[in-house]
Amino acid sequence: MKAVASEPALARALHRSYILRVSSDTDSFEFQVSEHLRLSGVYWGACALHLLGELQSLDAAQVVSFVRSCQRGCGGFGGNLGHDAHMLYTLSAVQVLALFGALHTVDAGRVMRYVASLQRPDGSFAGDEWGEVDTRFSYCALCCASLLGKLGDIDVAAAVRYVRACENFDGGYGCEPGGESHAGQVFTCVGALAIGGELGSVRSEELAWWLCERQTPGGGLNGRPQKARPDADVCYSWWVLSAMCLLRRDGWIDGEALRRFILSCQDEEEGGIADKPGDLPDVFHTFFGERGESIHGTDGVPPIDAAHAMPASVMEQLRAEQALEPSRTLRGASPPRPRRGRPSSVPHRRLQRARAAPRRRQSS
Ligand code: 7TP
Ligand code: ZN
Repeated sequence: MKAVASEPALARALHRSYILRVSSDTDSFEFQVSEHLRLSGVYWGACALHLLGELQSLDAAQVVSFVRSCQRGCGGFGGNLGHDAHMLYTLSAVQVLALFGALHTVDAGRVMRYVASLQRPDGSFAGDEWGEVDTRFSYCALCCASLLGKLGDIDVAAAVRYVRACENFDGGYGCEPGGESHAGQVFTCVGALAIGGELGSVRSEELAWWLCERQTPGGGLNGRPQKARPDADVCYSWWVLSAMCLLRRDGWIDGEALRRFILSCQDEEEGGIADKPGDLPDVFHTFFGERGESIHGTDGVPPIDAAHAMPASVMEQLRAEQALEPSRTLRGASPPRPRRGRPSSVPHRRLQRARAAPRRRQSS
């Protein structure tokens, strides 16, 4: 028998200080190169902290005010102050506000007018006014609308029809009709269908096979059928796992092997998680690594709503307040876990939104 060294575990305290360090050290290389996607960086960092039970380590008022300062006249959000609005950052903004219980600080109708303005007659969505179309933006639109409780503001049936048109013979999905299947696109399409209430139209068996074939001998997951070299990457653990979870097939992945891969990508000295062993950590992979860990429950990472990519506790709160449709959490198919002993780190929230106008029921 092999001698077993001390059991590896998620370095929670190190990751917390890593995230706080990179979000305050504005002179760092990482901060500089991510200037254009700051709003998404804030979402990755804040969500990663939330999963560590440490959201209160951030100054909520400061974050919320920064997010709001990125909103443009059109109602959408740019990636940073003064940047043009884009669907990607509009979703990040809504996600961050939801994390901090601050959705009521924006005019949801105005945000949705921006989102709806990017839907095209075939149901697809452009990323911004320049018109690049991609199923990623369909996901952003549906997720945004769902978090705001305003799915009725877009043409969900047409959106779903377009995403379905991007399904391939292998059961996977691409970024446009005929586009090659890729784990990231599979997540956005399956997530969009889940939010749109059309998971039943997914060819689950074929797709789950394609997804579980993404696991490499090292335990990590890759994004598509083997290219030249083994290319497992921590962030794919999320794309693949959450899609599997939505299809109720997350048990098809070797979770223990995946966990070992993710833990081997941790920086044991400085904190943070890298894309692969030996690489430099970043906020993006730290967040996605934690999300991959969430499936086990062993490292104390709380469950995540697979479709919305948000902590399940935040979604519960939103649903209570907005009567959203239920959707599955990342550990939904696994045996129930004891409830977390620690109270939610989310500050007490009031999401009483002005409901002057009668709310439209979402048609399903
Ligand atoms: C360092 O090179 C990249 C390449 C692509 C940096 C960003 C991008 S991206 O914006 O198109 N994007 C997100 C992404 C972010 C980071 C990163 O963010 C580092 C530090 C920060 C601080 O906020 C790093 C990579 C990255 N990628 C690229 C990538 C991931 N795994 C391997 N690679 C080469 C993903 C990429 C696309 C993306 C995926 C999900 C999502 O929600 C948004 C964008
Ligand atoms: Zn990656």
